[in-house]
Amino acid sequence: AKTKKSKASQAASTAAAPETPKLDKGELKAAIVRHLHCTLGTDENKANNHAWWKATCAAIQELVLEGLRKTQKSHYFNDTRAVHYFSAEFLMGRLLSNNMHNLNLFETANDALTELGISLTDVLEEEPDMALGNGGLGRLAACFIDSLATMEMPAIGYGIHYEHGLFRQEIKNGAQIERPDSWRDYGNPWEICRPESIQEVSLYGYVETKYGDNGRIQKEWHPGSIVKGVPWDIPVVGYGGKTVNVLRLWQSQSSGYFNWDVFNAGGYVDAQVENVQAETISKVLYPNDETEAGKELRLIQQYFFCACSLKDIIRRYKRAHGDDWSRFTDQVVIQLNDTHPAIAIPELMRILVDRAELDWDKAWQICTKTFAYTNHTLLPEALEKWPARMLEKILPRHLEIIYEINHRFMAEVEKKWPGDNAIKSKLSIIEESSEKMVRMGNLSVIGSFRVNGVAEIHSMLVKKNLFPEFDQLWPEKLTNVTNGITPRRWLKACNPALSALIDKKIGDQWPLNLSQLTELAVYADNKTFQKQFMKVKQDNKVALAQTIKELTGLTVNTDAIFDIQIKRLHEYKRQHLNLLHILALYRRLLENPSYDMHPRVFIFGAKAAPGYTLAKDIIFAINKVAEKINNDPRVNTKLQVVFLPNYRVSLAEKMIPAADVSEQISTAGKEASGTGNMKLALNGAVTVGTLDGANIEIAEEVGDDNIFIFGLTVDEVAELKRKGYSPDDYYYKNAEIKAILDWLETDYFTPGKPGALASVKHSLLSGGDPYLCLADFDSYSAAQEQVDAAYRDKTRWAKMAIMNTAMMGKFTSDRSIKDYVDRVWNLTACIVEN
Ligand code: B1N
Ligand code: IMP
Repeated sequence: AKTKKSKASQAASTAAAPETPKLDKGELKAAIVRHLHCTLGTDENKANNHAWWKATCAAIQELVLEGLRKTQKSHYFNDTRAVHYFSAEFLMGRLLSNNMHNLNLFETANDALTELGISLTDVLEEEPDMALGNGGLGRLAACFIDSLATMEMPAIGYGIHYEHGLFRQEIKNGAQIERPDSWRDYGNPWEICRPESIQEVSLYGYVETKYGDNGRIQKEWHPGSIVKGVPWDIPVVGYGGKTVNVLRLWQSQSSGYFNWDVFNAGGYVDAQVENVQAETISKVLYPNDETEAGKELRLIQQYFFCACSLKDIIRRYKRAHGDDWSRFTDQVVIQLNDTHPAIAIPELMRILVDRAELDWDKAWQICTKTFAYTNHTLLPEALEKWPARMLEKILPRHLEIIYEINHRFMAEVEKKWPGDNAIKSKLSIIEESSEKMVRMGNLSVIGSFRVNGVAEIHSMLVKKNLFPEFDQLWPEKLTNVTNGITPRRWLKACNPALSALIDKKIGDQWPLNLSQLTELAVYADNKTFQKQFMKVKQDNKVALAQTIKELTGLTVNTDAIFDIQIKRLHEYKRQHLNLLHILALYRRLLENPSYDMHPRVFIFGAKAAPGYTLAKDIIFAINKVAEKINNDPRVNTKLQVVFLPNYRVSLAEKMIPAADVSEQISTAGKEASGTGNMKLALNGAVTVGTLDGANIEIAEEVGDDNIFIFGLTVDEVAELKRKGYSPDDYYYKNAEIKAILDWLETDYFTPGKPGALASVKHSLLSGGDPYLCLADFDSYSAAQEQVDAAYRDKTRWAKMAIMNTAMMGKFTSDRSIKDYVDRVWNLTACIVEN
């Protein structure tokens, strides 16, 4: 046990404002040059931008590590309770600019590098994105750890140190090509390897049943192989630079005795094979967003990082509390970011029952006070289920434990609903289909003390449709925490001009208290402020136009409406509905050259999962339609279409500040929350959206006058599906829809290759169109006409844009974290002593 400080430095969860920078310009300059010499082994005359970037990172990292040391000391001496955020994905993006902003050193660094004859902007561009995530779920984890550090909460992120993050997307002849992402080929200046905290993880093998002295049955797992988990720490700097938490990512490595029991004296070459197998575990991020492939390696990845992380947590707990488990749940709470880390539940049970020899009930009590689970989707294809036989092979003891959890739970269900087998088979962790499956969602609900959805409507649907009986059984367990985004990255750092304008109007405390943005609302009608606000937007559009030129060669009209849809490509997100509308505009312009519309540039960014054929076909269709339209002089002064390749966090940071219109057009009930919607609105884009996910809450905040809502509601979607939806009805009744879809089947967009875009058409007809594009088309098209009219009224549009920025306070991830702290984690801030 350690000494506890009597002076409890636990304070309210108000974050500290950034203070004066720890270094002045001269000192920072000297530090950068010192690292250029002593870390990079080069000098000012020889160094390229990459070397300057590394030297700048190293200079900043000195301060970061000082903060890290102080934070860890404070947390240790105060013996703080901490949240452990388990996530298979952390989509961090770039760190240099963010760390400099959070340390209040951005201006200083800019001046220092300028004096050295170096452009900070160019240096920042050298940093590869840390793309260890697919999309919203992974970026949410990154925003949350930023907020946790900013709010001085003891927290640690646990995940996987993928060697290759999400693939790099190239577009060749209109089609997506996947290339490996190698984010650390030339080293990563932020991460620190911690060999002293290596853990070992068991896999495969068999379970032996033994009888102890007291007649008690004991289980012993004899693993077939053991792998090492090597932790890499990435410091997470809070705004103000006081608390620096860590993100700990596990890399797999051969333990030297991998597969020793089947190892057949094969010598050196065979031993290399074992190394390769062990190292494969953390080799690559699965690129599937919202789908479950059921792949063995994925389950191993999940277990690997959960087992390493639990050992790490228990090691830290034991250092302070020895073998006394009674305080474990006072010190440790684990948040499961979706079911991907749900295997941690039986793993903790295994440790408590088999290793610590606690009795089952005591162990289960600890377990169900430790875990909380966030559900991120209702899509059936994303709900994880593992074949029982796969679990039995890889984790035989865990499968036994899951059966035991289920057995005891079924007894509870029997008490509540005696004799009701239908409910039992619905709530069972085991799905008794032709192949027995383990339902990770059910396991997560049963093993957690709290379960949350990520936006009001989504949480309501989780209660009503996904887990209604669990809600009856445990009425307090299911709750909502609406998602959020960090305003430090998604406004202050990515949109410096708008940030400066806001600072001038309302002061510079808004990054810590985003509700202060409402003070901008009083200027929404002010002509001067409107001019200033729209000037910033215009400049950002010019900057994005430059990026578009560099990436695609296309010159876009910066007086046009910049209409942006950026997110993973998925049918439910309906990029193809956007495409249908673009085709409608194109057709209207061809039929009526004086068709009255304000010029518009439709801009897309999206990656498709490599195995998702239709999603890739939609990308191809967008590119082919874009090519045709952009080269058609009859329309290209009014209509342009851009597909920006390799959408990622750093590209989002350039696109979002330049958006006039934000496309958030998922089928109602399908987008759990969305967070891109929040980022765009915060930067003054006006949303065209359905009543889905967080769009609903955005509409509540900005008011009906400042958003364009269209389409079927959740109830209407359900009603239409119940009655039987027939897309062909729309096709035959609506001449415009018919003409557009038929157009896709010709060779108009793919000369000499008729039918090249036909799959998009056919996916929308005859029993297809699962996401109701055709049903929502007219309503969408009408909303777009309203957008057009509103934009032409410059005053009206400026007011709408300002109101969007002004009313986004709710969507700071600081508020989400506060909700988790109050409703789930029960944490106290720990003020870090300087
Ligand atoms: O999580 C985001 C939400 O804002 C989005 O609406 C939601 O679609 C997204 C399996 C997922 N849900 N499920 C996933 C990702 C990877 C994977 O392998 C599922 N992503 C979401 C944040 O709450
Ligand atoms: P949403 O689906 O529009 O809510 O997007 C969520 C957020 O995830 C975006 O704002 C981006 O920050 C990030 N994101 C979405 N798709 C991708 C991707 O393909 N690569 C990298 N980041 C992505």
